[in-house]
Amino acid sequence: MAEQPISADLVEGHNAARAADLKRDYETLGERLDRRGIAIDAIKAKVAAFGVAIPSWGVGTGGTRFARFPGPGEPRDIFDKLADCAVIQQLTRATPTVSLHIPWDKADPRRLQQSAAEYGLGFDAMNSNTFSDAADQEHSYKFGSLSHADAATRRQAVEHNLECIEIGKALGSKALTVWIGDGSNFPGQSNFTRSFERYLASMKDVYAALPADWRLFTEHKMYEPAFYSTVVQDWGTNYLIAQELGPQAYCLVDLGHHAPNVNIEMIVARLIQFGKLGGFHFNDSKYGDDDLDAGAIDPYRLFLVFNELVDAELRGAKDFDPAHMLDQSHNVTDPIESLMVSSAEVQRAYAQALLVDRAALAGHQDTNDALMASQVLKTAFRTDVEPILAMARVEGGGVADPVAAYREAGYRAKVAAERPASAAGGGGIV
Ligand SMILES: [Mn+2]
Repeated sequence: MAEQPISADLVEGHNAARAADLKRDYETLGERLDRRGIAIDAIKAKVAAFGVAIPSWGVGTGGTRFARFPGPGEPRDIFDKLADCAVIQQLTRATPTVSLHIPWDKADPRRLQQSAAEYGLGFDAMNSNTFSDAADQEHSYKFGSLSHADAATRRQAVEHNLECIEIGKALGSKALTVWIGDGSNFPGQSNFTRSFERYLASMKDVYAALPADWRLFTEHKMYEPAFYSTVVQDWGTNYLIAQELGPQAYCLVDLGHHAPNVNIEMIVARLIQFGKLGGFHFNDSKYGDDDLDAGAIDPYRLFLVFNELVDAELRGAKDFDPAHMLDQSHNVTDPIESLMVSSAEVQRAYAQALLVDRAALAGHQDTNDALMASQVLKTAFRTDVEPILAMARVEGGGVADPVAAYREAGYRAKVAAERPASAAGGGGIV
């Protein structure tokens, strides 16, 4: 493996200064969990084995449709993005893979693979883009892509997805995620049934090109960029798509893509029950598809989602192997810091969900003891599992406190000197 972006000396010094406190905190928590019949080392091993993919676009500064305020040292291309992803993985040991977006990350697959391998990174799901026009494309996606009224435009969108699969095959990816912005802004603008028929026909062509060991993830989103109707608007439509396409098709749940107050953990449970949960885009939201940092607004909801995932994991639910990816837009923070904190938030929710006393919970459910059932969940959620996360990071070669180590290393100032400032102004990310 080539040199890591942060020096080994810094990692060692950082951890040495915190080793005694961490050991004490871990042992104290271990004693408390032991009284609840939980072996802390078993939880730590599961946390250490848990990974969440970084989206390549996440390491750049995001924005809104009003403006974008770039930070210093923004990645100029996919190779800079891989370097930033390597920092996150080196310090957290929680993000072993990167999810690419085509055409934004288009490059020679051999160079991509070589660069990732040098950092010890792998590639997660490929993401296609038919929600904006690339410079050289013949037909515009202004009025849709896979569901477009025009057959040539649909064909172009299908071909783009086939190209994503080809690139992914060369990189060792095993999944394609498809999200489309297709929809309408006026009642009457498009026919709901005919649009969905055209979408399904296009997706059948994409599905037919999937290698046998690949999965296809379709991602629903309630609204935006279309504000009256969206073709793939909710989990019900998403489930119909997965059913229509076949056994390699699964539903992807982006936590920000639902109406406010929707019970997302229940959607997750339903998709698991019928073997169609493909994976997640983790983020948080207050009002809509805000793309805020995972766990920043409602960590309890994130925990409740993981409560369903752990329940499925422990009972060995059929076809249950969800992919995990962060999908956030960082407008006011250093993206590397946000992604490190968010990966820990996802691991934290997982660790807390592993602490739920499932036998007690089932007992309370069967005897209609609503209060105690709720308390079982709260007891797990209130447990500060930070020593477990920190110990897993340190033992895996990472650091006790990723943000502190990252700031200590001065990485942002270093890359700011190497990378010219990028343009400010309009244009957010998705
Ligand atoms: Mn998403």
